[in-house]
Amino acid sequence: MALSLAMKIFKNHLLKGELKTGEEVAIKIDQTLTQDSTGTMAYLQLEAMDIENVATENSLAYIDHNILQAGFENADDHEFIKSAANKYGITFSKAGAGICHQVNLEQFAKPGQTLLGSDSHTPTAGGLGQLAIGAGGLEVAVAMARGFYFVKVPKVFRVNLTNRLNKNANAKDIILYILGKLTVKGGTGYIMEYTGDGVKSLSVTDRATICNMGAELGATTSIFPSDENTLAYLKSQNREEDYVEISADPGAFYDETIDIDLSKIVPAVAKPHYPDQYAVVGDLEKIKLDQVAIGSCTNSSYMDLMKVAAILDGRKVHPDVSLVISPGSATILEKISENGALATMIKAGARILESGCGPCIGMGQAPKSDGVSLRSFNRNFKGRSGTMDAKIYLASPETCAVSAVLGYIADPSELDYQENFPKDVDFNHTDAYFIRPEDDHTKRIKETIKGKNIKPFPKASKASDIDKKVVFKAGDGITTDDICPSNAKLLPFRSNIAYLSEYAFTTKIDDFKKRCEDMDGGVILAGENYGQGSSREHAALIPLYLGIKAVVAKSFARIHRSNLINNAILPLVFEDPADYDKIDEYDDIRIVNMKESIEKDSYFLEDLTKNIKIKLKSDFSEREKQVLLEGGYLAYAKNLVLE
Ligand code: MIC
Ligand code: SF4
Repeated sequence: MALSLAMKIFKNHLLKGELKTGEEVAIKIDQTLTQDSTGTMAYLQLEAMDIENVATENSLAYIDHNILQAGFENADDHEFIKSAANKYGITFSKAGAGICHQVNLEQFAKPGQTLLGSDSHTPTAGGLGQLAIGAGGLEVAVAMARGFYFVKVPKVFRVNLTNRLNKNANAKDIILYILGKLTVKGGTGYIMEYTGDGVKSLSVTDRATICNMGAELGATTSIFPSDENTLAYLKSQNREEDYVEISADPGAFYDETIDIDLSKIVPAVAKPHYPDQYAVVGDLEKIKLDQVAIGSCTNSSYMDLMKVAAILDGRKVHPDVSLVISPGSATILEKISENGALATMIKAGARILESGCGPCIGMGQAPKSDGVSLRSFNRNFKGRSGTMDAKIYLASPETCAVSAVLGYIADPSELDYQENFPKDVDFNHTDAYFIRPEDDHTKRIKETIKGKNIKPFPKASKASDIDKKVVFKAGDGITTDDICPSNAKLLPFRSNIAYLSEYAFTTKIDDFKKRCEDMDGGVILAGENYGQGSSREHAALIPLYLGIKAVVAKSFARIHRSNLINNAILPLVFEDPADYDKIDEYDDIRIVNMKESIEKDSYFLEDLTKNIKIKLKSDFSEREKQVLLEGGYLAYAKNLVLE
């Protein structure tokens, strides 16, 4: 059978199961990545698995999120991760090296391979033809320890590109357009695979931008074929030998197709507070800006920043705007400082930040009260910037730079600029930011280093009957930023679930923790796409810690659903979504015969307050059922042998 590129890579990595849509299979994982805000927990879990060396070809531990060191906490986390990397044979990327996905694209990703990362934007490497999937920290820990990952075979969505972009349109405008069409749940259950004539007009970093924001579609991953642009990119990164030509078979089967004429793509934004709130810049009224932020794993490549410098050349940032720029990697920062682009940015009045996630995850640069910020990032959820009432718009770096000069959201065509900078660059990386694993095991440390900030993680228990209250009725579109808010004040506590639990759902209600304490845990009710956004397992560990036994929703986002199962919290779905309206907060509810119900994927929720019975369902794989009944993935995977 003619296979799509995604299915080819699945086939080449299949360890167990049948390559049939919807079936759960185990695939071999060649490479893993963690970053510091999910990594601490992942390495604590890896430690609990008692191994000597990682089972992958290459595992990377990046420090990029928590690099604001206002107290000892973040540095404690870094030290712990560094010691775990040393102990288990993992490459450690020091703070300053850059954002995990950007550095990974530059230095480690390989076409045709598989990558599992404890960050939802891991699919960025799809720009290079790698099958790269984001997952919870525990699943990445298992992949490091055992070299495999369980996943339901997704459907494949073909995005067929024709023609080429016009000068002022960026790859970001393509993915914003797709998000506007398909919405933040449109990619759920799919791999987005890019094909067609238009592919060759996009550079690897353009492709990476598009794959990066496939996460916002809810897709399992996104992927481009490899071609001469891939080879040129790898050459410029001095790793031509990693090139493998890989693409779909002619006539490959796709479950869905969307056609996009790149010449029709125009500069666009996503309006507050979701990435699918698409609007064409030219259709907007003059929206005055307080801040513009350029960077993040979506748009901080060398080419992106060179275009920004070309726009800023000889101009000044508008007096009412604060422009902050965070280069994606140390290499990019080095190149733009060598070639003068950095000086151009500084002359124009830009604020230059260290290479890292920075304002994208609320690590500084929170806008003023009610402020309006335009960002080249990928998420604009309410509160994520660190300012609850700020309005965040997402756009391309070109739109951001032109708008920073003009003071309002403007189409890049409003300013004239030339892209006459060198495009063929030899990136010639420094190795100074990496600590490579010690091959000789006797030279490795025996114990990891756990400073005061490192606390044990809560342990799951076996799924059983529920006789509790509805502690919170949450509504549609709940993000992991709602469940476990993240900003400069909270990120330092990613290894301290008890502390983080104080802030659960504070974007929605003030007393979630108190409710859980008063009612001795309970159940959360939710609408569509519960748990969209980040891969942070903390959004499952906090509810676990507070005694949440199940989340009953209309639908779930993929990574969060797995994180719940892995911690033996039941993600259950209404058979009839209209039943959501029949249950109220604080109702007494009961779900009995849990073991049989899980086995049959069919449940009765008795609402004792309303005296009604509601049918719920699940679509657990046989393995997921076992994980729930055995008390979580750690317990399940520890001694698992794949037959
Ligand atoms: C994000 O963009 O939300 C993050 C921070 O990178 C997360 C990971 C985390 O919460 O630590 C992600 O996307 O997975
Ligand atoms: Fe970092 Fe933002 Fe990318 Fe998440 S989305 S990895 S916070 S830059």
